[in-house]
Amino acid sequence: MSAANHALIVIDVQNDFCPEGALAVAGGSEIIAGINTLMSETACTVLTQDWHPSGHSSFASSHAGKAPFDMVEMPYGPQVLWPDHCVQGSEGAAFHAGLNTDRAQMIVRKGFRPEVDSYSAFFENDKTTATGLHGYLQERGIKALTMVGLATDFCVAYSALDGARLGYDVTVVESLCRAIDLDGSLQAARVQMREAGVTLA
Ligand code: VGL
Ligand code: ZN
Repeated sequence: MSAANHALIVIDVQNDFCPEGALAVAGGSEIIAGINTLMSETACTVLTQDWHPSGHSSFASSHAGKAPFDMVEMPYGPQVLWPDHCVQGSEGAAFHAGLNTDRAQMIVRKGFRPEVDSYSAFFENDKTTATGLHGYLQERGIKALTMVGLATDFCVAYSALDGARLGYDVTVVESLCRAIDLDGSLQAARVQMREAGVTLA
C-alpha cells in the first residue's frame, strides 16, 4: 500500500516483548522481517514505544502482595498487573535491533504517566488522555491504518478499537502480530475488533 492517505502503525516491537524480554510474547521476534518489508512499501510509518517510569502503577512490583498477571482496580477501571517492563531508557524499552526504525516518520511514546497505563496508541487506559497520534494523523490527512506488532490482544487491539472509534478504516495484519493470550484475551480481542468493524487480514 502506498496511498497518500494510509499509514502503517507498528506497535511496541521492543526487546521486552520479544523472547528473553521481561514480558516476552511467544514468537515476538518472528514478525520483524515481515514488518520491515511492509514498512519498505509504506509511505507513512508510525512506531509506538511502551515507555514506563520505574515504579509504574501497572507493575505488580508496585503493589504489595500482588503478582504479575493479577488484576487490580484502578480509578479508571480494572488493570492487569505486569512484570516490570519497558522502563524508560532501558535496553528492554529499546526497539528490537532487527526492526528497521529508519523508516519511521513518527514515534509515539505511551505509558509514561506513573498513575495510568496506556495500551492504545491513541488513548491511555482512562480512555480520555490522548497521546496526540490522532492529531498527527489528521494533520497528515491519513484515513486508513494498517496495524501490526505486539501484543495482538493488548496494545494492538486497543489501538485498533480506538482507531475504528475515531473513524479510521483499520486493518490488523494478524500474521505480523503475536499475542499474550491471558485467559482467552486473544479470542475476546478478535471478537471485539470484528464487531467494531476492524478488518483482520
Ligand atoms: C503491552 C502489556 C503491558 C503491549 C504493553 O504492548 O501489548 N502489554 N504493556
Ligand atoms: Zn506496558
